[in-house]
Amino acid sequence: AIAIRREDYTAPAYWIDSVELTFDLDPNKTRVLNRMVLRRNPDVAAQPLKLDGDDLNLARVLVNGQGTSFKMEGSRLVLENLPEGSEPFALEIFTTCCPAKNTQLMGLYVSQGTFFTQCEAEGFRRITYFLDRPDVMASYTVTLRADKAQYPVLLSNGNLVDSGVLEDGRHFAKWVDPHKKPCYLFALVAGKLVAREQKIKSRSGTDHLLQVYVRPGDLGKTEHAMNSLMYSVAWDEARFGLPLDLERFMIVATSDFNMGAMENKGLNIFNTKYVLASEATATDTDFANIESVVGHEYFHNWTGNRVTCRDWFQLSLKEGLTVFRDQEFSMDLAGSPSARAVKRIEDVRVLRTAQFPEDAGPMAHPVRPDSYVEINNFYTVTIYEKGAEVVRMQHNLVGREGFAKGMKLYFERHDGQAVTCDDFVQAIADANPASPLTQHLAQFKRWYSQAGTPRVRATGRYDAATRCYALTLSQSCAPTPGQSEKQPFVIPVELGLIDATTGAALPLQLAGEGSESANATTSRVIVLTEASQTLTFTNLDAEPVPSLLRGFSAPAVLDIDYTDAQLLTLLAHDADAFNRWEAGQRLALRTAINAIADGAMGIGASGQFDHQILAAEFVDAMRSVLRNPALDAAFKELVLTLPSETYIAEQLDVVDPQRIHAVREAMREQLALSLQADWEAAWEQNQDTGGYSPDPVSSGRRALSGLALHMLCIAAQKTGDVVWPGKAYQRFKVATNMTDRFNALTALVASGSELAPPALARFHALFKDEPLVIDKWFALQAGAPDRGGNVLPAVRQLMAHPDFSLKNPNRARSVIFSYCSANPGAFHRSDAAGYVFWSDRVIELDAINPQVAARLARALDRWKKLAAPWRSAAREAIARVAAKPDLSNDVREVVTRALA
Ligand code: BAL
Ligand code: ZN
Repeated sequence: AIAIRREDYTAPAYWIDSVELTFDLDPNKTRVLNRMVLRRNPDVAAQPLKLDGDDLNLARVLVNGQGTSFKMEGSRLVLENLPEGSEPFALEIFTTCCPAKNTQLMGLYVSQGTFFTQCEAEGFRRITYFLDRPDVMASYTVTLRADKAQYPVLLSNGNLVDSGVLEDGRHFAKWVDPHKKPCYLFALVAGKLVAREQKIKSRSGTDHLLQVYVRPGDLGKTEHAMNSLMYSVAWDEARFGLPLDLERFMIVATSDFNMGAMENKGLNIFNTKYVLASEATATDTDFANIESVVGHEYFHNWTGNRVTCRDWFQLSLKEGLTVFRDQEFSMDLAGSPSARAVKRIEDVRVLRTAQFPEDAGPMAHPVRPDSYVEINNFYTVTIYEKGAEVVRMQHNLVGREGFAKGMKLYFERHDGQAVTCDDFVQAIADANPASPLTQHLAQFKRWYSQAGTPRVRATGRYDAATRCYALTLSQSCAPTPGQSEKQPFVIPVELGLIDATTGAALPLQLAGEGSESANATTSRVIVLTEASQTLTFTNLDAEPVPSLLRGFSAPAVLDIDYTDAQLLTLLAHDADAFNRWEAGQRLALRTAINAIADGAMGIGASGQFDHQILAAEFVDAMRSVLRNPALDAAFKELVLTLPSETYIAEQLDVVDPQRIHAVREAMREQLALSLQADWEAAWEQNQDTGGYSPDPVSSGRRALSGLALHMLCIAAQKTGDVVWPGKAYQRFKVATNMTDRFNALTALVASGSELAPPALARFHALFKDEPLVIDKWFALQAGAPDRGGNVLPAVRQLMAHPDFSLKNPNRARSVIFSYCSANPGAFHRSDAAGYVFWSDRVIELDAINPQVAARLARALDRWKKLAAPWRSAAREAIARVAAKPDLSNDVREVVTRALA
C-alpha cells in the first residue's frame, strides 16, 4: 500500500462538466450507463485520462459515440487517445456491479431488500469509472429503473423531473440536481419505503418539502427527526443566514450503515440509530444524538456541499466546522446557560477520552494530515472533534458576531468551490482584521499542521508586599509520529481569580492597567503565544485561586498543582460551570492515581480493592453538590460521575488496567455507601411527573435519578439489602420510557443483582422486533462489569445468539466494540484471552467490512502504555493480525502504525 501525500496534490488534468447516469437496478447485476461531458484542464499539461474504478465489470467505452482503445492500470481505466484541444467531449462508459455481494457497504449495496449508496470518501468508483476526487464538481442527471412492486420508491439527489411506467412491471424516475457537486455527494435509494412529510416556508418565503423515509413499520418513530430537521433549517437561517437551497430535502434511514449518517446533496442517508425514536424505544441520549446528527448532516449542505474540500487532507474543513456548528445548534436549542454548560462538558469529555489518547498514540495526526494510506482511517476524533475545537477557538478569538462575518466572507469567496483549511481561517481572519486571530494568524495555523495535545503548565506566586499575583503559563507538546519538534501554539486561556476564603470572583487587573478597566470584568481571555508568559495581577489582598482554561477554552491539558482546598473552593464556587465540574474531576482523578500508585493498598482475592479510598472532604463535597438546590440535575449527574477508566489510564505512564478498574469500582462503591441517604433523596426528588419529553431539564432529572438508582443497587449489593434491587426491577417493569427502563436494567446488571438475568430475558422478549433496542441489550451485556472472567464467555455466547450478525455494523459494534473498546476491566484479561478474541474478530471482520474492522483494530492503539504482562500479550495480538497476508489497506495501516 502506498501513502498519499498532501504535498503531492495537483489539479485534475480533466474537468467533468456533466454526468448522466442511468441505472437498471438489480441486486445481482446492476447496469450503470455513465455519459459524461469532459474537458481538458488548460492549466495542466496534456496527459491521459485516468479514471478510478473498483470492483466493476466494464462492458463498453465510447468517446464521442465511437469505440476507443483503453487500458487498465491496476483498477484504473486509462484513455490515451482523446480529442486534442479544449473542446468538451462525450465519454460513455457502461459497467455492471453486484450490490447484493457488497458487504463493505461502500458504493451501491442492498440492505433489507432496499438499494442504498455510500460514496464518501471513495465509494463512487465502485459504482462507475470516474475522477473520484472532491475537487471535480459536475452537474448530475440520474435515471433509475427498477421493478415497480419491489422498488416502488426511487430517489436520487435534487428534483424529480420525470417518472413513469416501463414494460415488464418496471418503472423509472429521473432526478436532476440543480447544484454541481463532487461525486462523494452522489446518492440513490430504491425500495419499499414510506415518508413523513412536512412543508415549510423559509424566512424569505420560499416553499420546501422535507421528507423522512423509513421502512413502513417505522413511520411512528420519525417525529423527532423531522422536528430536528425543521429546527436545523430555521437555525442555519437565523444564526448564519444560510437558507435551504433545494425544493426538497430528504432523509432516508437504513439499518446497515458504516457511519452515523451521510450528507449527500438533498438526500441524506442515515443509520436508523440516528433517525428512529419513540419514548418507548429510545433513550434521552438517543434523542439528543438524533437532534445533533440531523443538524450535522443538514449543516453540511453549506459547510461541505456548497463549499467542499479540495482534497481529503482538508477533511476537517467540512467536518471540524460542521461539528462546531452542530454543537452550537444543540447548545442554542438547550437554552439555559446551565444546559449549555452541560453540553459543553459532555463534548469535552468525548474529546478528552477519545481524542487525547488518539493524539498521544500511533495514529496521531494533525487536524490537516500530511499523508494517509487509506482515507477511511482518517474519519477520526481528531478531524471531527479536535477540528471543531480549532474552529471554536477561532470563534472565541473573533467573537460571535465576528465569526458570523467571517462565515459570510467565506461563502462570498468560495461558494461552489473546493477549498482548503487555510482558505477558511483566512476568511475568518480577513473579516476581523483587528482580532488576536488575525494578529497571530500564521502561528494559529499550527493547530492544523501540528499533531499532539499541548500541555499548559501554570504556576502562581502571590506577593503580599506588592499585593500582586504572578501567574506563569508555559506550553509544551510531546513529539508525535513524524513530528519530533513542536513550535508554540496560540492558546486562548480564559481565566478568572477566586477569593480563597469566600469563593467570590475577583476583579482582574493586570499590572499597568487602570483599576477602572478591572472593575468591569472577573473573567478574561489571555492569548498565550510564547513558550512561557507571566501575567501579573494586582490589587489582591490575598493569594487567589486561579480558574484557568474556563469553558475548556483550548484543547490542551492544564497542569497545575492545586491543593485539595483550592479544588474544593473551585468546586463550590467557580462561576464557570465547566471548571466547577473540572475541579471535582481533578479531585477524583488525584485520589484514583494515588490509590493506584500506593503499593500498600491491595486487590483482594475477589478482585476487589481492599481499602477505603475517598477522603471525607471529597465525600462531603459530593454530598453538597447533590443537595444543592441551585444546581440542575444534569450538572449534578456529571459531577457525581467519576472519570472513566480510559481517562484515568491516559494520566499514567504505565497502565495496569485491572488495578485501575478495581480502584475506580472501589471509589464508586464508597460513594454509593457513604451517600446512601442522599442518593435516596435524589431518586425520590427526580421522578418524572407528566408526559415524556426529551428536553434538557427532564432528561437531566432522569439521568440523575438513574445514577442514584445505580448507586443504590451497588450499595445494596454490599449491604445485602434487597429493597433497592427490588425497586429497580419494579421500575424496569413499569417504566413508560426507555431511559428509565434502561437505567433500571443497567443498575441491575452493573450491580450483579440476581434480578439481572430475568430482567434481561424480559427485556429481550419485549423488544425482540426492535433492532435498535436489541443492540442495547447486546451492548449492556458485553459492557457489563467482569466477575471472575465471566464477560468474555458471555460475549462468545452473544455472538452465537440467533439475533447476532457480524455483517450488520450496529450489531457488530454492540457486541464486539462494547467489549473490546468500552469494557477495559473485562477486556484486559491477564490470560490475554481478550486480545486473542480481538485479533480473531479483526481478521474475521476485515473479510466482510474493512472500514468496521479497522475501527476495531484501533482498540489496542495504546498498547505501549500497558504494564506487563498485558503489554507483550497485546503486542503479540497485533502482530498476529499484521502477519495475515491479505489484509485490507484499512487494517494494514492501523496495525503497521501500532507496531512502528
Ligand atoms: N461525511 C461523513 C459523515 C459526516 O461526517 O457527516
Ligand atoms: Zn460530517
